[in-house]
Amino acid sequence: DLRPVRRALLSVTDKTGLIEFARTLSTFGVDLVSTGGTARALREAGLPVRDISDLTGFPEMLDGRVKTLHPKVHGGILHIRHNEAHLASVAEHAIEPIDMVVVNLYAFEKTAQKPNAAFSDIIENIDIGGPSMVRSAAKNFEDVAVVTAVADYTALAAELTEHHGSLCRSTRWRLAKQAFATTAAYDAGIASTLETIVEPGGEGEPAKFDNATLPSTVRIIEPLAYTLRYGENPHQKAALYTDGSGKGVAAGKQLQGKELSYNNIVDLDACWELVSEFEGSADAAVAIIKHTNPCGAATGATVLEAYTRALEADPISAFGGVIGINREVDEAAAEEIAKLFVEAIVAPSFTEGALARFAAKKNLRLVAITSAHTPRIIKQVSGGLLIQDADRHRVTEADLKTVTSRPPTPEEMRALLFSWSVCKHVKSNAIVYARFNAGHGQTVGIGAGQMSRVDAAKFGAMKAALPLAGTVAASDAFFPFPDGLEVVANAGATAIIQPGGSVRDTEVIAAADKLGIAMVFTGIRHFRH
Ligand code: 93A
Repeated sequence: DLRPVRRALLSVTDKTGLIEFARTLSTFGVDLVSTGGTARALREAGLPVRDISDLTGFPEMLDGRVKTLHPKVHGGILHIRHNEAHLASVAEHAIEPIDMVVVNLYAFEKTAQKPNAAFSDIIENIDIGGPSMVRSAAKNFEDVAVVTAVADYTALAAELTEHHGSLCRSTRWRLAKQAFATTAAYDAGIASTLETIVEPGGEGEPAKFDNATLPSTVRIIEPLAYTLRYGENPHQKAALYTDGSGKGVAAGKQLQGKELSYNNIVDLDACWELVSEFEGSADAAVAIIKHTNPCGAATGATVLEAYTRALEADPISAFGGVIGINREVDEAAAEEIAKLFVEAIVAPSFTEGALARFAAKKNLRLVAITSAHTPRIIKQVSGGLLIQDADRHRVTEADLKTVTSRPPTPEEMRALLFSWSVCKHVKSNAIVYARFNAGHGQTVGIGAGQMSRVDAAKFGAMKAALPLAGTVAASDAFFPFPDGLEVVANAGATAIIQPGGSVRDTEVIAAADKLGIAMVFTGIRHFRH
């Protein structure tokens, strides 16, 4: 099942490794045929090469849009070598057989990703002739070898040497499968990129992208950014892919420390999302995360103040955690943070002084990121994917509806809004006790991920390292019965924020009134699973 390679058509945009590979082909007397740029490169290297126009008897035309789209090319590739009628046709039209196609395609995605890429440039980089040859050759793999990856050149050169200029059927089959995967990914890349262009723009004008648009095809994201040491556990393989935006935690710049682990990345993302709630606020915000749940979160006039208060909320759980900070980390904060054992810290930037202070902690991972939010959440289920918009909802005081006879005091109101922002980032069922102290928010006790809301209320109270008297509480979803609210009130909270909407709201409100609690409804919930 060996097939000799007598004629090869080479047409590549990425010319890496081309000369070496073509030279090997040439040593076996292979007739090399090439398109414009590729032929030039081969000629410059002193290799014998024929222009494609010589094979087709037709010039390359329309600015290169039509170079290889010709029956002499596709007939040369596609005819079945043991089919008498095919051979007769080929002979009649003087079509020369092509036994190998070496093609890589116009750099469409690379062009589209250039800042201010002109729309006409993006369109011009849609390769038509290349994929056609790749598909023709792959279809006719019984007789033709299709080479689409530079990474394959070395192994193929070795096999050609071993078989004196021939390739075996299993190799041609492997190459054919890879070829169709390549053209499929190429077209998916085109479809999803065009989907994000909201306005094509005129000649030479930059295309207007809207990266929040959900592509109709699932985007083939950047190739493997890097392979992680392992997944959530050492026996699980894992990798990080990036969406190519160069922003967010996946594109974070690691400034020092051990290699980031899968769990670090997940926790860093959770931290970043939480502190980003305070985007646009004058406050510094710090969140300390353990297993994707915050154990402490606080705001402050400075990073140091916010950190100290976030730590105070649960100093025991904070050990070995991951910290998110919404602004530049200065030396004073670094000095204090360095006293605690933490896995990783994410912030927009670190001052020189902070970096110098952290440098002594060799293993501590520092990650600087360019702000970005996950536009949507993708979750895998067996047999499919679930995709939803990220939960970006924010409430303001004006959105809240007081349902109890006593409205919250201004101090309680600020604490309620703070507790609600944090609660959104706690796994359901979630109850967050918080307070407003010296003008800034601070969590006091967090009950996370419980199967019953009453237990979340009990756990939150149990976790409190600070006094619960005078705190407020947030509940990510409504209280189905008064019992959860009673636990919260008896723990010491004086005001509650929750979505409302239970069939027993009247009972729950009555219980709150009886206990002297002020309660507001948000009308929306923040489940997080
Ligand atoms: O513009 S095309 O779609 N029309 C063609 O007929 C054609 N033939 C080959 N693009 C075409 N190609 C592509 O040209 C190949 O896929 C390859 O990427 C590139 C190589 O051009 P050159 O040899 O001029 O550098």
